[in-house]
Amino acid sequence: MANPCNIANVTDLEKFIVKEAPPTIYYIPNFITETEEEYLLQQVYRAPKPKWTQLSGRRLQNWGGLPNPKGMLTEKLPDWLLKYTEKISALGAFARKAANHVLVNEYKPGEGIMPHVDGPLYHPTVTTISLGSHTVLDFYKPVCETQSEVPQTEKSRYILSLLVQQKSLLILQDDMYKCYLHGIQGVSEDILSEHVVNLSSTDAHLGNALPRSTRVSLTIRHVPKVVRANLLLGKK
Ligand SMILES: O=C(O)CCC(=O)C(=O)O
Repeated sequence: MANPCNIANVTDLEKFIVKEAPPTIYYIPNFITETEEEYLLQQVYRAPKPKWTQLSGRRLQNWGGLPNPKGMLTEKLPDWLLKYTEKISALGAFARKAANHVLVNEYKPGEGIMPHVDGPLYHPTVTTISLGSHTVLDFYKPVCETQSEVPQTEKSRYILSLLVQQKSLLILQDDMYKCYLHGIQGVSEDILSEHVVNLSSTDAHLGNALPRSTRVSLTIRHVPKVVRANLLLGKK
């Protein structure tokens, strides 16, 4: 397994590139400590009930505002999230910009998210801290890049997977953000196959069967188009 690291000693992202994947994925195991993980989970579950939005396969919380094409009406991030948005921004994950939005997703075992791209509302980088459980993230070629003569099934577009362990930081940029889709199968257990390309950066092994528990992900991004509340009220 790669050397344990915590947020204090990640200065050079280059050494965390997943070389087996198209550009660019960074996978940083043990980005946060167990104490930080527990604290973050406590904060997520302290949020009032209306902060949660229930979707069919997961539930979520939006922090920082609601991204939309007209511009996100920004809300101040709470200090417990700001600590991490600032540290990840300082790594240069969003070029010289600062993350201003966090989506919290909660997945129970058996839940997942359909393959998708995160799209143009965000600076083309997504960074994710995982809490509580591992998951396996699957990547797919976009529809336009696959042979049009053969049926374009999810299976024929699948390219690789990543084991994303709790306490890790994952960064997707470049083609992996802009072109390839990512998704999580709604299963209760992951059997690690040779398609999981980052096993050497984890403490798991080929063939392991890993039961999932509840996973909370903090998806940290920069939304470039924002609207200040006082502009909406017609003030200067
Ligand atoms: O939970 C994750 O790691 C993925 C979340 C995601 O893809 C999204 O919120 O768009």
